[in-house]
Amino acid sequence: MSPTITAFKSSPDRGKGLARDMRVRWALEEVGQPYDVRLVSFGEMKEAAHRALHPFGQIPTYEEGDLALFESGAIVFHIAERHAGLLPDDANARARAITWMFAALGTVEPPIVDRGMAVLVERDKTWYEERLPMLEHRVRDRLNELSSRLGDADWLEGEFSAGDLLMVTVLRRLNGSGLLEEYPNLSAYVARGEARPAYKRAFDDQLAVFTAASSG
Ligand code: GTB
Repeated sequence: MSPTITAFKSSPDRGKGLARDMRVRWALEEVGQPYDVRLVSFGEMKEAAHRALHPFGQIPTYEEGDLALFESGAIVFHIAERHAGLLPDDANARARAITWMFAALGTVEPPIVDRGMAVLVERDKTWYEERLPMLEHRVRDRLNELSSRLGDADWLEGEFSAGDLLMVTVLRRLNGSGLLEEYPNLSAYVARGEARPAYKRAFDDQLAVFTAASSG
């Protein structure tokens, strides 16, 4: 049975693949697992039927038989555990790859989201100009450290893993900020992720949702 995920009926990113269903789609494409998508509006996300799947009324969710999951990281981990291709077989290498999954979502994503939210909703606030440099400094701290660790390697820990998948989706949220471009090896790392055939299929599928909605 194919799993069903949820995604925005009308994504605010206009199909740029920045919403968090993109990482789930990409993981499913990497392992060759077909899936269905149920599109939900912002209103539907807050209704009881969706909240039964997602206590916080958000996307993405994942349903597979009796199992219902929320949180993109947990969903990607579930996919990676049940299929070959996203986590190494060796126990220690696997633990390291999982560590990078947590690092992407727990250490690198928060300052990137904080900056993104400020740019989105605080532009007209009196404190915006003063606060933005501090938020960007926090992002640069993480990017500096990540860039040093990656060096000239293709991926964070040997072969491409779910850790890279999540990290690339997190770094993509800096698109348009100019910050990622300060780190050529991180820009190249993101480009390597985006060049993967599975990424392209996932991206095209989520873009098709936006294209269909805007032409209909
Ligand atoms: N921690 C959860 C996870 O990883 O799954 C966070 C889930 C989450 O933030 N979901 C967002 C959502 O449902 C969509 S992805 N928001 C609706 C709501 O809370 O009411 C966040 C997102 C939204 C839009 C863009 N964008 O337009 O660029 C990027 C990211």
